[in-house]
Amino acid sequence: MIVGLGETGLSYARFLAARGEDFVVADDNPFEANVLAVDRISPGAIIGNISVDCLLQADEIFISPGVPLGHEAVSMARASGKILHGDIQLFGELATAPIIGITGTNGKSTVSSFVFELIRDQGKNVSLAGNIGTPCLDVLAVDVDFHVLEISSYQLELATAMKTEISVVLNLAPDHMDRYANEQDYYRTKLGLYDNAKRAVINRSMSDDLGSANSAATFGSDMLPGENNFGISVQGEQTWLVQGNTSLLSGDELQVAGTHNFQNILAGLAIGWLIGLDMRAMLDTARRFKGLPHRSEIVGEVGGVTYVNDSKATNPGALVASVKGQALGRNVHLIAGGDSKGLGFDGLSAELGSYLKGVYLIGANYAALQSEFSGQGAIACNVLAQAVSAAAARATDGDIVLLSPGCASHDQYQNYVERGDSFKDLVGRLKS
Ligand code: UMA
Ligand code: ADP
Repeated sequence: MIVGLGETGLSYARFLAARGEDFVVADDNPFEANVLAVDRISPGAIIGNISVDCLLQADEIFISPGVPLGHEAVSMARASGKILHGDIQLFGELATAPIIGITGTNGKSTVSSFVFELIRDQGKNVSLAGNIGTPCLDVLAVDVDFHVLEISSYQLELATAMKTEISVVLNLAPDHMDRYANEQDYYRTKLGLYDNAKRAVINRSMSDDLGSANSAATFGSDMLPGENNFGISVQGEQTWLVQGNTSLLSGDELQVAGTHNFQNILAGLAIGWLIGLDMRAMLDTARRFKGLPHRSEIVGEVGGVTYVNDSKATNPGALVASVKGQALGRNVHLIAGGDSKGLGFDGLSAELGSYLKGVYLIGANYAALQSEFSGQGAIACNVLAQAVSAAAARATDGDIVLLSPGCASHDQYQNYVERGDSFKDLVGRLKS
């Protein structure tokens, strides 16, 4: 039985059909297009809602990451002894090429894409899959030298024995409090990626949380001697990315914006170095790497004001990194808000107040942000169009207008992409 008929559910269907296995599919609210797609793979496979009666009849259960293990029917089936399979664990058991597993609260997609490019640019075959979009089972049969997997905490919940060649937990900050009992529960799930790693890449600021993880390389915002330690050295006006005491390249040479992205590049270089990639070629890839849309993406310059789309900042940790990483002495007009996923915003004003010249709030959970940013005169704007025009009216030469919501988008948009596209469109209209 396949539980959840999104991208993962469809990949389970393809996987099982290719092995000649019979299956049924349950989903509480499936998309019509996916129902049609699974019907083409196995006519009549859809059986309706996720119910305990159906789950108890299944020989094997393959569950999608977005279906919480706390779902009533799922937890009842589990309590009566049913084993649930997740796609990442399954992939780990079946894949023949080494797996590079990348998780963390923020920066996963950026680092996964960068590592993919590092490996590809050195003439090797490599796949990129997981939470980034392509379900991992879809790349199982591809002949590669390495698999790069972006792995979410949801996916890790059932991947507790997944073996990797290299694992990295990029950073930890509160997120998904609508799914986890508390922050520790969420952090523990993420750190599980180190449990069966042959080699661990470690963020030095998290060393205290890691206990026995076997550190093969580290990265951080300071310098540490040793060629396995990647870091930052600030020399006058210039910031250098370094390996041990050796300068690799200056931050100015990178196309990705914001100092948080230095950490992403360092994590990628540490992974590339561990698997034996040529450093000089890696630095060329780093210089070419453009980052991904909707992450610190400069989308316009109007009247000396820079507009930045960071719609993918969906938790307060990302918002903080985004403001601090991109301000660089300029005033920031922050557009934030949306679905808070149960997260709080305490302390943001104290941490970011000195960077902010204006705060413009959108979405469902604006009230908590408005009280947190009252000292910055936060304005409730309800919708993005109103926020962009309010920010544009107040921003002056040299300022930044930054969409970095710190919240999920589902209260007003299909996803962060639609929110970011809407921002780009509104900025485009300012230009004309
Ligand atoms: N469903 C139910 N009952 C529920 C919950 C969901 O029936 O209680 C059904 C929905 O009706 C829907 C299906 O489950 O039809 C969706 O399954 P899914 O949410 O697992 O989504 P997929 O399309 O399979 O996408 C998943 C990841 N989504 C989530 O974890 C929420 C995708 O990450 C990932 O790209 C994809 O697998 C391939 O690996 C997205 C994401 O938002 C980008 N991830 C979260 C994040 O990054 O914060 C973790
Ligand atoms: P993820 O896949 O983990 O969501 P992304 O690479 O898509 O990560 O980046 C999402 C957002 O996280 C970015 O838009 C930015 O706001 C923030 N971010 C990116 N890298 C970092 C980092 N190293 N530390 C903190 N925040 C980051």
